[in-house]
Amino acid sequence: SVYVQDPNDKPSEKCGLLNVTKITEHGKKVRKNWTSSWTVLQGSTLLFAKGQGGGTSWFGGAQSKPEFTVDLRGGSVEWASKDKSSKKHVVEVKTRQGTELLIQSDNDGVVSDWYRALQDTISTHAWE
Ligand code: I3S
Repeated sequence: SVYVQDPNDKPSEKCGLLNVTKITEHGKKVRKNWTSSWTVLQGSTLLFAKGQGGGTSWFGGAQSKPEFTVDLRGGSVEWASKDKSSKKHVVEVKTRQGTELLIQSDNDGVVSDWYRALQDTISTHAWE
């Protein structure tokens, strides 16, 4: 069949493998648990699926069940301060619902791209 792109059907803007941990949930500090997560930015939603050994064989497949999602509308993103993590290239994402996440990669370019994409998303959806 012929695939016709609906102009109102926004494609996924970005996806990739990142190290992720929650640090706050509903405004309460939670214990860090760094995990490798397949991360998808879709519209104003950020989705995380647990990676399976960090490989990409399950890329886009049925095995990539979302672990959790966050709504970025009204949230913020910033480079994490040193006291948030000893790791390099860490970005802190805060949501209006009181969730705080750290996302990280050893590849600084990867994290810079995510930082920009998340900032763009937050400013694009600021008035929703
Ligand atoms: O901010 P913290 O508490 O120093 O975070 C570290 C801990 O979560 C540690 O685990 P346990 O203390 O639960 O065993 C992790 O292994 C570290 O990775 C955490 O610190 P970094 O600096 O890597 O975010």
